[in-house]
Amino acid sequence: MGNVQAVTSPSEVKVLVIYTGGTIGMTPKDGVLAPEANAFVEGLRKMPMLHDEEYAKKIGLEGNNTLVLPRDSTASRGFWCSSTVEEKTITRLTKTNKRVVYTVLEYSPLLDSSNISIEDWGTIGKEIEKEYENFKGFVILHGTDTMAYTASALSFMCEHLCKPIILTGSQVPIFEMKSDGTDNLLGALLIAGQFEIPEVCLYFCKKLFRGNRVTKVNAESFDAFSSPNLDPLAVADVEISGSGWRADHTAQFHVSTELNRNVGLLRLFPGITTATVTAFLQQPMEGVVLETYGSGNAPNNRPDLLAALKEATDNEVIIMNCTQCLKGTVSASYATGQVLNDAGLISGGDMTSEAALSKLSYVLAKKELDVNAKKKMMGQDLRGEVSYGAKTN
Ligand code: ASN
Repeated sequence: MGNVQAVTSPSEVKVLVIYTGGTIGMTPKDGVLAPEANAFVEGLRKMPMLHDEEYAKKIGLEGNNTLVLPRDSTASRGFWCSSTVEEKTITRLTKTNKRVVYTVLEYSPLLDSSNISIEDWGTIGKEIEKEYENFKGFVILHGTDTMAYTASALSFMCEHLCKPIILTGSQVPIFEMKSDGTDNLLGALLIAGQFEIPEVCLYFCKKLFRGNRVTKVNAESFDAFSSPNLDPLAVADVEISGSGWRADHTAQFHVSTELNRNVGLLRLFPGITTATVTAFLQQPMEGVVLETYGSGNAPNNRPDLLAALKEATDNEVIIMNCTQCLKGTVSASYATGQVLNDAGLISGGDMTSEAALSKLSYVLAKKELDVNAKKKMMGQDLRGEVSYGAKTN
């Protein structure tokens, strides 16, 4: 990624945009969409909604990777945010007429998000940590395909976060006429620059979601993401209104890039063989999200399969029980759910699989903890990713 130039003025707020790739900046080539290096900032510069050329000239921003939004007249009204989702802070969002000045750091190579890996989460996290004091907020431009995984992972990796980190992207390239990219980028920049939201969030199609609660549900619609078990934190209409921010001002911000790769996702289906399950649970596997039926159920007429699960948990593999259903929670209401408790699985509550998987990766990497402490942590609410337990950081 490139260098960040400092811009300081009391009438401006600075946002860092980390552009990793995704459809938002793609161009068609040989009949398919692919990212194009060094074209994004120059394209944005020509879009009056996203760059005020005249103001940029006035403050000497020409010819670099820092752009400036036009003045936001709605911002002068200010907004109230009340905490209805959780008992956290009630935040009066400051009235601000400040310009959002944003610096774009372009990833090299740019990635379709299908190519994102655990190393990329570390690179993004470290960049935010390095620039944390220099910017009011952060926007991560990311492909939609794996955005929910990255949002979830960053939510755990960012410890004691007090600033907004907003992931967004688009379903149609921003330089095409009918794109959702302009709205999504503009909304994310305004939220990151003008709002006090100390969370990793995902902003898409006018909705601001908690990042570790989302899942991609539509490959074709602009309304691509859903947060099935938690209402959006905010909705951007004429004004932006919302609730439920979480903050931890008690300790120094830190990005933990230690992540365990020996994790996996396994979806139950009628007739799954014990051989498949056993093979999946072999070493080096250390943590598994088992996607079960309904409220966390599995066949209780399959002693062979249950024994395979039990053997793995006895061997210190942590297995999280998460439902295959889009909405709802795991609860041991059926005998078919109780058998999984008996086999040593931990309830994933209403966590998405994306959140449970990245949480496993984060928790399993904590070398200072023994397996029981790791299991305990998996059962706690760390970043608002689940609707039970006490929040810890
Ligand atoms: N394949 C693209 C990506 O995830 C999809 C998108 O961004 N809309 O990078």
